[in-house]
Amino acid sequence: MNINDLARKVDSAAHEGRAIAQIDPQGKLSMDDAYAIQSAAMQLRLARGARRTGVKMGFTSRAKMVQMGIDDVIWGRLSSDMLIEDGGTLDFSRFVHPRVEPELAFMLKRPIAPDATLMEALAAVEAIAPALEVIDSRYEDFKFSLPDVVADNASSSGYVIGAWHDPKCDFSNLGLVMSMDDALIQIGSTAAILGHPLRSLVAAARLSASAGEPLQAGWVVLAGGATPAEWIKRGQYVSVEMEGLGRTGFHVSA
Ligand code: 0L1
Ligand code: MG
Repeated sequence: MNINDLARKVDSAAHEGRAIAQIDPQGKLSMDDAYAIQSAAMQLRLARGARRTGVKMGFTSRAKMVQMGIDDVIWGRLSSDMLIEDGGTLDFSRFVHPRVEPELAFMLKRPIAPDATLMEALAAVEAIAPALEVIDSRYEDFKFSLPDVVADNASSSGYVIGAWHDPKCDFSNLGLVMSMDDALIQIGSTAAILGHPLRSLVAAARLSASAGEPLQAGWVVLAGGATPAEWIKRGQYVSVEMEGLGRTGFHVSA
């Protein structure tokens, strides 16, 4: 199968909330091919009327990198059809086996150069907010190679963002708790995101520009999971509370 056929395959699985077998069971796909599939699959979403909204970063914690045997982060493309309204409802039937993780979101007020320093990246940030990312690998049993998961848009499938705040606070080590209904399910810190979430933003600028899509004003960047992801169940209310930034969350349909 060529790049466009494989893009149609991962896109229809995501669109229909249906599991598929790995597209690269023998490990023959290059990372360049995997990102080309991801890009072509995003074009199919855009052709259905979605709008590009930004970038998500993945494998931003050391533990996840070591687990996958990789030494760089991966990234995916965000679009408007993935956005869940703050306090809104996620339609469980649209997903395969969704999980959720707490993240920090950046809103950009100007583009960021691929070789930006941490301070230059910070100067491009309009606002920061607490966020949750819903990740839903389209592969059966969550079994995938690194190129598989990259082709599948780094498992991006949904995100919710809370109130935006001035980025002029120290957000390098903000405590956070993720809850499901009244049960506190994960405790963490933004420091788990590459030691400082700004490092993830700098990496997003580098990787996105290398694909010919420099980070733009108005885009959101999800900096990566600050704790392990947790399975989502029907009927739950999932929320995150972040020190100084408040809370956001969503209901899961019954
Ligand atoms: O960290 C991430 O958001 C990437 C997730 C991709 C792998 C998975 O589905 O667990
Ligand atoms: Mg994530």
